[in-house]
Amino acid sequence: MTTEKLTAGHNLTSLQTFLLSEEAKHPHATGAYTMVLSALSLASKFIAARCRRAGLEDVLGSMNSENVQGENQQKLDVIANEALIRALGSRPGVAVIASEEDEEPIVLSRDTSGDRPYVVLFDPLDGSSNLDVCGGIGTIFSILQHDRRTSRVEDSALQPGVRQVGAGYVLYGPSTVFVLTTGKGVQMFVLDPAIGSFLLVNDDVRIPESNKMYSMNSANLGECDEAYRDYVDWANGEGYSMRYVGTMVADVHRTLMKGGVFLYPPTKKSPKGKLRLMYEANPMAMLIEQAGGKAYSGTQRTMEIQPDAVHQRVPVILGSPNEVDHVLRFVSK
Ligand code: FDP
Repeated sequence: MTTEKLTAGHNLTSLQTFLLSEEAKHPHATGAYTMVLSALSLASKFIAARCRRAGLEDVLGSMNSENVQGENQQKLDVIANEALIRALGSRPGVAVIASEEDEEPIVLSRDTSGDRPYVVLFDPLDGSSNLDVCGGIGTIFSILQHDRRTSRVEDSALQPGVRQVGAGYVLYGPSTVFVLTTGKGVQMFVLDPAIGSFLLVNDDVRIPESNKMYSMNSANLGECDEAYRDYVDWANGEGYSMRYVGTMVADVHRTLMKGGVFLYPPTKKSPKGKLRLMYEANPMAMLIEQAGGKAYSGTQRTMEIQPDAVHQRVPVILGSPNEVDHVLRFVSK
């Protein structure tokens, strides 16, 4: 093999190796950040294994209960949430975890005297309404650090997206894909189930600058602001195509890989938007921006929104820079 071929995809690099080599670049690192990411990797392998066996084990269907958002909880929502809490709960560097499934953040430690501990926010199983039909589903996570200006450690969960020190998602599709940013570009890993390792397949994911493709639940168009209807009319006239899975992780992953724009505007039913700022819009915004794209909530850059609640909802417009600009032309009128 020539040296030119020794690039990502040719070298055998696991997520663990990648994290350790990043840690080695920071001589003062304590290893706590690596531990957080390895907990997320472990939990997502556990969730992937349970998803893979769905239909064989009794994990499909509803719990006949609602989560804090009033949404019907699926059995796998609960399994995935527990897996993440158990994996992150055993890591000493984590002070707070906040989940879509739990009303309040869980405080694991109030000791913030040493290194600034981490706050991890997550949607354990995004798109769970696609579960029963064997559609793509995912986990989304956002990592912050304790904000020394707050008096209660749990208030550190309410920081704007620009303060994220890491973000990512795991897509449980035909393969299990782990897409990560630690603020230095975007890396993509694929789970090799034979060896139980996420292997690096792309160490610098870049979103295409344009692609004539939009992704939204167009059944909501009659319920949206006129600007979105005008955009869709314009895009259809320009020969755009539409793709929509109805799982944010799957729709954002396609947008990241192929380009285009993903939209979830405010509707009459969800006047502030449906998607959650802290564990859906912000982590996706960080990934998309790190890959060269743009992410807005209406006319405001998503990551600059000052949050006021862990489960706050926002509109979402994200994707290829030129495609987001087209939408903003209509939205900012
Ligand atoms: P789901 O309700 O299935 O969990 O997070 C909510 C979410 O899925 C996103 O994954 C998805 O993008 C969106 O809702 C789909 O909403 P609609 O069914 O209203 O299109």
